[in-house]
Parts: sequence; structure tokens; C-alpha cells
Amino acid sequence: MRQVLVPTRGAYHVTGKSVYLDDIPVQQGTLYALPYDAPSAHAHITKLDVSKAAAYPGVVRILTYKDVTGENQIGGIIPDEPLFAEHEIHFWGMPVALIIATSEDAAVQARKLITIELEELPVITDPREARAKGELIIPPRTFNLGDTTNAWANCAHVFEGRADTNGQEHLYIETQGAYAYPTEHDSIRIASSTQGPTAVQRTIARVLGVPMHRVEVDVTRLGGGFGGKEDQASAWAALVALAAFILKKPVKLAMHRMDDMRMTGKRHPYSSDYKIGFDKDMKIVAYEATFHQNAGAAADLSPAVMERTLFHATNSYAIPNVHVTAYCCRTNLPPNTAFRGFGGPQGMFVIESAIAHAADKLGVSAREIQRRNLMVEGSEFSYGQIADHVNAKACWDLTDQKFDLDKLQSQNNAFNAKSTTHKKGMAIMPICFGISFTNTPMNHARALVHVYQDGSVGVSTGGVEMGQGLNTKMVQVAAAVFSIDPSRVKIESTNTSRVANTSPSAASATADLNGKALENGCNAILARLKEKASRMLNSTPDEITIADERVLNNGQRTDLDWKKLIHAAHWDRVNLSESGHYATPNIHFDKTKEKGHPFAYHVYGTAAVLVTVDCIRGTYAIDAVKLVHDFGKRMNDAVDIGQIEGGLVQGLGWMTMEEIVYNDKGKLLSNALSTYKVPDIHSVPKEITIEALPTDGHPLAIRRSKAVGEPPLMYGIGVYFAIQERDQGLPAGCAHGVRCAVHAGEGADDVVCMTL
Ligand code: MTE
Ligand code: LUZ
Ligand code: MOS
Repeated sequence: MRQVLVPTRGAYHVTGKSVYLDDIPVQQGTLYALPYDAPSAHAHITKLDVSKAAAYPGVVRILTYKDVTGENQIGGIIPDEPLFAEHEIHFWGMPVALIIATSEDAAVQARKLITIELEELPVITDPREARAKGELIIPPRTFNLGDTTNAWANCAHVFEGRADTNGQEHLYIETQGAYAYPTEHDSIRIASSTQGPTAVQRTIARVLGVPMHRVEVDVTRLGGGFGGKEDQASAWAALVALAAFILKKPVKLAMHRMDDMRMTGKRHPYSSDYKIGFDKDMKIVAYEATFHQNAGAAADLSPAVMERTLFHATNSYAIPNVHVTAYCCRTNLPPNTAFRGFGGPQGMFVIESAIAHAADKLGVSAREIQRRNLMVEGSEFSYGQIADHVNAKACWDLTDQKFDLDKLQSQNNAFNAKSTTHKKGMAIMPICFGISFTNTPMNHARALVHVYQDGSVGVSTGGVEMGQGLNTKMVQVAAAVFSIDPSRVKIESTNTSRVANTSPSAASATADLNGKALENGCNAILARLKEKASRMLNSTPDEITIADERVLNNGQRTDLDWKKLIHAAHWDRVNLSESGHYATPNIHFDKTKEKGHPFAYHVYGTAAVLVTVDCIRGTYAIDAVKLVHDFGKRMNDAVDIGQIEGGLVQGLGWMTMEEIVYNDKGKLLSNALSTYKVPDIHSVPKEITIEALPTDGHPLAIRRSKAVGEPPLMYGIGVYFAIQERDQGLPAGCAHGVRCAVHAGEGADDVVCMTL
């Protein structure tokens, strides 16, 4: 496809023209809501006293579970999450009451006056402890390929170990929030900062006890979601909707950062065991892993996240014998949730740890082990899908060709031989990420297209713009199908009354699903336009094309252009509106067998990560990340490169500097930006070089331009392994730079530690 130069919305953001939730002009009489959460992670509530707070000037009402008009329940996959705590608190941050006041300040002051008496219960924060106590949210699941039990006997080398990863705060720039106002017929209209407008609509309908048609959800854009607003925007929306419904007044909540950090779930921490076996040529013969997912106090999306961990447990490697099991462990942390990669990164970290472990012990290069085991066309995943359009090796080889990995390694070796204080390390991170919701029924979307009588086009889809450039791509799709200037196309807000029953904008599949629905809608209108043009030109529809706003008949230019054609079609009573639908073909998965073909396609890539460690100060710098990425036939370079850079930096932040800390009482200690550090301009790679793998893309990708939202996050995993690369002479399996106190005397060799 021709690269249409569409201005991205960046200019709107930097000039402050973009309208986020908190920028929506408030209606007269708007009230402000603030949740009250109890200071405990697990307790019986013996007494709640809100009387002093209710008497505070400006406080209009304080709501608790007793005021819920429908169901006090927001659990999506499993109904295990009350909106308001009733008699028990399950995590520190669980809403107990909602203060509604005439100003935010009054609500903040009143919140300090609420008193609660608690009978503390035992707190679990560790997923292994939860498993030992039988606290599982769903039964464990296992993916199996071949026969690992018998395979160990054929292995020349077998290694076992443990690999843990911590959680990650989403830190979207825009915190969670919603603004609801009552409309006619006892209905609610709500602006919500959500990736899942339909999830919000469904949750509000349930909590209010009204049919979904009485709830209209509208989303203009998000200041970031990163998965944190796929499921977890619903609670805040339900709270303000309930208040607006009961009080018949507009009610708004834009969360304070520290409230948001304390009350919302994060990326799931995992604690995992692995066993990996190689033949004498370092081909992986067998791989087993047991994943303990720290789900937090309720299911939220954890069962789906856990499933994706299993799907990506073998990353880009072809392994004939695989046995991987995952446990969804209930703890007293806030329910953990979707986060870019959705369990995939947690699974990939473990196999990369296993490979690094083997390389360390045998004194061979991890890079060579990785290379020898890359998937090829026809490789079978543990879940039964046969890999097609496999670009694992193509990406690896092009990385090698473009950046000369041997040379980079020997430069490092030469440096390290001379330097005693600073050591350089390199790691290669191949990625393979499946595109589609793993839950097959979610893979469909709709779009509503209006061609207005002046030739301008209005598009609504079910997709939410959260900074990933969706709207820019949707403009390109509509402009390409009609062959009109992109400036004629406007993308409307995402609204449940215009486009209903949407899947959340997630799984990197938003542009594919909504873009293909949009294509279908535009094509239907285009067919009617061609029919009309053929009548005007005494031709047949097949002979008509539109190119650059000109109507061509049999390839010949005519007097008819886009604007004239639309005008004529409208006055000839041709329908210029269409609702397009798209459902991903050929995907299926049988959970009883744990086999199927769940993904439309996979995205591949290879990154070479180069770091320098200062062994005296214990600091490090990321010198370069050089990567080859499988974009397919890229439809917008700027958007896609932005996704690679952002994903990479988010991934390396998770792997290196970001650290979520809860104390043993389940209280979040890293509860502000002073204690939770994300990458800044000083900690990003000094160089990021991105090469596109030249391919024809994939037919199930929108205009053959592959999904790009989540996969690059996993390049960041390479930074961890580059820092601890064996050549630096660091102790095996520990990244601390010196043998660390944490690992001294506890079999440090088998622990891959994330603490830096
Ligand atoms: N990029 C920005 N700027 N902001 C975001 O919130 N979310 C990521 C990714 N890139 C996100 C982002 C996540 S978690 C997903 S699933 C995809 O974008 C969603 O958009 P897509 O399906 O259009 O790729
Ligand atoms: N959400 C979801 C996701 O519900 N299912 C998925 O498979 C998924 N994958 C990635 C991110 N979000
Ligand atoms: Mo992304 S984790 O699918 O919102």
C-alpha cells in the first residue's frame, strides 16, 4: 500500500488540544466522587462509621454496598469481585465507600473522617504460599506436546532452576476516571477512560440493575491504557454511574495518582520453576515449567493472562517435548490485570532464564543455543498450532547480517579484556507473539461509516485510541478503500450507542479487527457508489474505479469526481451509511484438549542488546538496542516505530528499574513516583536502531500491516540478560554485579534474580 502521509495526533497532545476525561467541560451541578478504601489487605469489617464524614460541609452523600441498586458485583470472567466491600476486605485498596461532594477538596477532607473497625485476617502475598494453601482461582492448566518424562533420558544436559518476575505499574499518564450524567428514561451517559467501552456498559448495567441500552459509554481517547484499563476501568465507572443514577446529578471521578496506584492491579508477578534438557548439539529436547501466577484477590483477567503465559512459554523455539503448567493463585494483593504482553513476557522470561542458565553452566554462548533452536515453517507449538509464515530465522539472520553479531561480541571481549572497572555485555532477544484474543469468541469487531452528502466521511469503530495510533490507521484504511484524501475522514469517539458489543481494545488486535470491519463497511458503500457511477456513465460497476478522488471508467478519466458522485448518489437515494462487521476466520481452540489454532498469525523479531556495567558503582548503561522487526507490509512507519520504541522501553523498565514493593501486610510501599521509578531520558538506550524485515505481510493483518502494540515490549527482556552476561565474569545467575547478600548461601546458582 502507498504510504499515505497522515498527520498523527501528536500535535494535538503537545499543544494541549486533545480532550482527556479531565478536560471535558463540566456541567453545572457536577458532583465529585472519591472512593474510601480500608487500611488493610484482609480483614472482617466490624464497624464502619461515616457519620462525621457525611456531616462535613459540601458532602452530599456517602454510598456503600447497601446503596447498590443492582448487583454489587463487577467480576468479568468469574463473579468473585464485589464493587464495594460488604463484610470483608480482600486487598489493600478495595473500595468500601464512595464519598460524593460538591468539590474534590471537600471529598478529600471528608475521607479522613471515616472510621472503621477491623478484625485482621491472615494476609497472603506470595503465590506459592497461596498454592500450598489451596487458594486457586481456577484449576491449574497444562499444555503438553510430546513426552517430556521419557525425553530426559535422551538429554546430554539437563538444568533446573527457578525464575521470578515482579509486577509492573501501568503508569498511564492519565489516571483512571469517569464522568457520568443522568439522561432521560432513567438512563446514564458516561465518559470513561476505558479500553473496554462495552465492559464498562455491561458492568454499569449490572450494578445499577438496568438493561444495557440504558447505559451509553463514550470514549474520545485515553492518556494511555497499557492493559490497565482493559478490565479495571469498569469499577470507577460503575461507582460514578451509581452515584449519578441515585442522585440524578452529574458525577465525576478523576483518580489521584496515589489512589490509582494503591487501588488498581498491575502486571502479574510470577514465580516459576523450569527444567530444560539438551542433546549434545545443544538442541532443546525437552522443556517443563510450572508457573505460579500472583493473581491478587479476585480473578479479573487472570485466567486469560495465565493462558497466554502457557501459549508463549516456548517463545520462538521449536521444542519437541513440552509440558507447562500454570497456577492462578489467589493472594491479598489488588487483583492483577492485563499489561502489555498479557502474561506472555512472564512466560518468555522463564525460558530465556533456562537458556542463560545452561549457557552459564556449560560455558557456551546463549546466542548459539537460541539460534540453533529457532522455529521453522511447520514447527508445532505446544498448543497444536502449526506455525506458518514463520519469520523467526529471517529476523535473526537479518539482525546478524545488518549488525554483525560476531563483531559486536569480539568488540565487547576486547573491551572487557582491557577494562577492570567496566564490562560490556550483549544478549539477543528473539520474540514470537501470537495475534488474536486467545478467547476465540472475542475476535470480532464492528465499524459504522457515514459518507456525508458533501463528501466528508465520519467513522466510528469499536476501537479505542490510547496513544497507539489506532485512529491514524483507521483514517488510512477508509482513505485507502475510497481512494480519497485522508483529510476527508474524521474518526469519531468510540461510543456504545453507535458501535455495540465491542471487544476491548487489546491483544494488539484492535487495528486488525476494527480496521477489517471498517474495510468491509467502506467496501459496501463503495460498491453502491460504483453502481451509481456506472449508471451515470453508461457503464458497468466492474469498469468503475475511484483513484485519487477521480472516477475512472474502464481506466479512463471522466468528469465525475468524488464530491460530484457523492452528491448525485445522495439525491438518487443511495444509502451512504454502512455498518461493517469482521470476524477473524480459521481460528479455534479446544480447552478440553488444550489444542487448536488460536492465533491469526504470529509476530516475530530479534533484538541485539548491548550494555556497559560499571562494576565499581553497580550502575549500567544501555549502549544500544539493534533490532529487526517483522512489521509485515507496514502501513504507517511513524506509528509503528513509536510502538517499538515505547514497548521496548516499557519492557526494559520492567526488567531493570521498576520495582513494586508490598510489605507482608499487603500494603503497597512503592505508592508514588518518588518510590516507583520508570525509565527516563537518562536510562533509555543511547541508540535504538530498528530495521524492518522485508516481507509481504500477512493476509489476516490489516492491509497486511502486522499488529505491533505488544510484541516489542518483550525485546526489553534482553536488557536483563545483557547485564548479567557471563563474559563479564559475574557470578552465574545473579545480576547484582557482585555476589549479593540476597543470594549468598541459598544456592544462588539456580536463582535468576531480577533485583538490580
Ligand atoms: N501505546 C500507547 N501509546 N499507549 C497504550 O496504552 N497500549 C498497548 C499497545 N501500545 C498502549 C500502546 C497495549 S497493552 C496494547 S494491547 C495495544 O497497544 C493496543 O492497541 P492495538 O491493538 O491497536 O495495537
Ligand atoms: N486480553 C484478552 C488480551 O482478553 N485476551 C487476550 O488474549 C489478550 N491478549 C493480550 C492482551 N490482552
Ligand atoms: Mo493490552 S495488555 O492487550 O491492553
